[in-house]
Amino acid sequence: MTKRAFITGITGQDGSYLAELLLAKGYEVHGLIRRASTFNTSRIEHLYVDPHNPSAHLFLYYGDLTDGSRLVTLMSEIRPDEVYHLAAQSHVRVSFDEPEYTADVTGTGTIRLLEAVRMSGIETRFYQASSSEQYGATPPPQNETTPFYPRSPYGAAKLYSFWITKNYREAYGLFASNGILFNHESPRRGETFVTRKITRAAARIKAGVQDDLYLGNLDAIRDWGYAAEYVEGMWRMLQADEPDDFVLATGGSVTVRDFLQTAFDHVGLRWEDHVKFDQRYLRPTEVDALVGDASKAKSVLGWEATVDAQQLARIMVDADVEALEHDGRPWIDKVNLASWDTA
Ligand code: NAP
Ligand code: F7E
Repeated sequence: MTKRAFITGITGQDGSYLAELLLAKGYEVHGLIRRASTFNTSRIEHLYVDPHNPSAHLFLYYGDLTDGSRLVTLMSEIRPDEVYHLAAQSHVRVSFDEPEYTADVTGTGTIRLLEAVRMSGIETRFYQASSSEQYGATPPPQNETTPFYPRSPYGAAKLYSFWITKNYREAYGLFASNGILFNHESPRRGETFVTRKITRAAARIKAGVQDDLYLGNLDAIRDWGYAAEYVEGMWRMLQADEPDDFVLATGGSVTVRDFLQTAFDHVGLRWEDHVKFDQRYLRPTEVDALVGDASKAKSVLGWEATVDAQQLARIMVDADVEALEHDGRPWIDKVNLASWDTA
């Protein structure tokens, strides 16, 4: 029997890698997309086959996390075996500008989807994209038993989604798991997250089309992994015997400054000659350090990150250099993750 998956956030970084992974595993993939006045499907264009073609396994539906009745209709019609809930207003800095919207989409959006699952009466497994931002001010290393202390409207909204997912597991026996993912990046990362902002700038400065790069806090410590590996962990969580909560992380501890150094070194530039400070990139409350301990995912799921932040910086810079040279988008990564079985 072909398994059917439903992905919210399929047009985002993780959604595009997850769609690729599930299609490679023989799934029928159904994805929620937002209506926009321009195409917003560039990250999944390479996967798209006209639905009239019998070989099509990817199907897209307009909808929005703020529209609960639409979610009920989609769950009832698609009847997925697995739901991967990845859609969110996912930018921490932006959540301070748009706190109410972030609460509505990133927090309440999850209960709308969980209710849609419950009301449609389907048997499905549910993945919630929880976040290391939920730990916020609690010092590292952070694992599944570490107390949460969010430091942004985004972190607080994710915390609500985490607990409501756990509550539906306990209240209704839903197979619902939280992946508490530490920062994961890729050539498909949104251009305003700090890693991509840096690697894109390194490529553009090297090519002579940009002079300066404006950044905020360079002292923040993050545990940056490679998104293509993390979606494998999401899938493994829904194949486990029991629903549970899992941290996915590399365990590495790297400052923004370190990442900057690796990225600029890779193209033979001195970052100190180009980086300028702009306070608009500071947050009212910062998360100083996030470093994950993913030993539970390793022992229960057999999942382990293999790409560290330095390798990741070089992968992303190479992709941005190539995209500039060929006027194309680096959607298809040139990294061979031989360790993952995608058959
Ligand atoms: P992303 O690139 O920002 O993608 C977010 C996705 O959500 C996009 O497909 C976006 O659609 C969609 N979306 C936003 N608002 C929506 C709404 N109102 N209704 C329907 N769809 C909506 O995020 P990502 O990096 O792939 O992350 C995936 C998930 O994991 C997010 O929930 C994020 O918060 C969480 N997370 C990410 C990380 C990380 O380091 N990447 C770590 C922990 C947790 P458009 O394309 O139309 O904008
Ligand atoms: O910031 C600092 C900034 O926006 C990382 C999301 O995927 O991961 C992500 O959230 C650090 C912060 O990611 C700039 O202050 C300095 O300390 O790339 P970021 P994030 O806030 O860690 C978590 C796990 C998620 O769940 C989120 O969805 O970098 N920083 N200068 C800057 N950050 C940005 N964006 N821009 C700067 O110019």
